[in-house]
Amino acid sequence: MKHFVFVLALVCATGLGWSATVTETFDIDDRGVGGPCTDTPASCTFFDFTGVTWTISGDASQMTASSDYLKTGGGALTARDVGAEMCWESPVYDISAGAADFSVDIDETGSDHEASDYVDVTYFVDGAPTTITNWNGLGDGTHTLIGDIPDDDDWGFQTVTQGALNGSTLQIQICILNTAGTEYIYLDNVIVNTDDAVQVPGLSRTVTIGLGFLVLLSGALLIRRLHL
Ligand SMILES: [Ca+2]
Ligand SMILES: [Ca+2]
Ligand SMILES: [Ca+2]
Ligand SMILES: [Ca+2]
Repeated sequence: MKHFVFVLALVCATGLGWSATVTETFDIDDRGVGGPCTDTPASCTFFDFTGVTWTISGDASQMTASSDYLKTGGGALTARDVGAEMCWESPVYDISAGAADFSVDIDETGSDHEASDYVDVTYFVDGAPTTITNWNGLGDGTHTLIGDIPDDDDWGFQTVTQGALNGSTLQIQICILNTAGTEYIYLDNVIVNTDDAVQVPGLSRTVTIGLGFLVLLSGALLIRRLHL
């Protein structure tokens, strides 16, 4: 009987899901980089990653004005006239618990972006990169999204998603090129489910582990109370 109760408690705890959803909503304003820069992101006049878990890489040499930036504001990460490819880099997520998936919102404003402007979403599973190409028919053979597709107004608002990611680690990189002060590209709501096999919507890893512990504790107390 004792073993039965213990196994039942363990099954309940597992059924709650040792799952995790990690969401980046870019709610802290003024994090990232802004010009003038000379080469690397670290060379930028504005450089601040206080309190965030992500970083920025790329060629900052074309961010020559103080109005050129890749930084947060108004609840999104905004790229304005970065001039050369600049990339947002997520933290490295542990996805060893099961198949993972992620999504990200990629918005742009105005009709300005040309076919030479782009966004590339690349994911690294165990360090191996895969770039999502031609998302929803709005990119091309090498880029996730490019300007002037489906028309001069460009891609507008897109949620780019990828599932069935199996491995030990996942990192997401989103690279952006735009080339004018009238061109704005926005990233928001990077949502990573590190274990979609047992995902319980709305419950964080902390909550599910806490509930699992309570179930185990209750089982142990029941064993003690019934003198099994
Ligand atoms: Ca946001
Ligand atoms: Ca547009
Ligand atoms: Ca356009
Ligand atoms: Ca452009």
